Amino acid sequence: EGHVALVTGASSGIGAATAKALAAAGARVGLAARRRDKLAAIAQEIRAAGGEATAIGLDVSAKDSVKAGVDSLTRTFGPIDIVVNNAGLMPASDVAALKTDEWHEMVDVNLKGVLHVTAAVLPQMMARSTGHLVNVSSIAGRKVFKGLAVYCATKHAVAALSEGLRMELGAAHGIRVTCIQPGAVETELYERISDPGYRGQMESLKQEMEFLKAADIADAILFAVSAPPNVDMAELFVMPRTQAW
Ligand code: NJP
Repeated sequence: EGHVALVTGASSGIGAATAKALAAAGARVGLAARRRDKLAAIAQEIRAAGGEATAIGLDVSAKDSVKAGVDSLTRTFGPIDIVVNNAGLMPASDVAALKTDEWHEMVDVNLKGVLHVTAAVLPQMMARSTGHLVNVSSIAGRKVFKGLAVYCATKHAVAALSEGLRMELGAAHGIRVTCIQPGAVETELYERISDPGYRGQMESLKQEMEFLKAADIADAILFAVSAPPNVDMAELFVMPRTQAW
């Protein structure tokens, strides 16, 4: 209630659902991503429902863009209380295919994006001795899957980073850190897979099991940020009941 939240990757999927859930719970939400038209439409939907939201076009892989977005949200709504580091991509392929541009893009967005956003918000959180960083890792941050070696590497890194941040920021600075690790969620994430083999595998998985909805992960994030101030939900592993891998 009354908190200011920044959600990256808010133009679709888990980020959009989280922005809506936080706004419905009374937060003033900055929706960040590259596709400004989508952000504007979702922000408008939130406002029409009585919530407060603003769209922030930014690229998490670009330090200056992130800094400008954080400054803009702070000017609009005030100091940021909650950050959901959710932007990510997963263009699956075998390492042997040497799609090195995609490897670097995953590192730049999934890992460096979290670092850029964290660096941009930490000074104001530390100055106020409060804040909550929610980092969206993955089941791929605990296990390794074929075709997802680089994606898994970035998500393991986000899990490790989250735990390190939690230890350094909790007691010393009053800042909580939550790592969210979802299983399969029905979103646009799978549309980036260009490799026909892996795309086919994902399509057949959808026939075999019921994926989570983005709103299920938004609920978990809301649960973590709504915990009493002395409680840090350090890690939430949220799986579809039917996911047996
Ligand atoms: O996917 P999708 P999800 N700068 O594709 C944004 C993790 N996860 O909701 O920039 C800023 O609908 C992109 O926005 P745009 C996953 O790894 C998922 O599933 O406008 N934003 C869009 O809003 C990821 O970390 C599953 O194109 C950038 C968003 O990222 C998170 O959940 C399972 C950007 C992606 O939304 C959300 O993904 C799991 C950039 N450079 C973990 N590049 C799952 N779906 O099954 C991309 O374990 N975005």
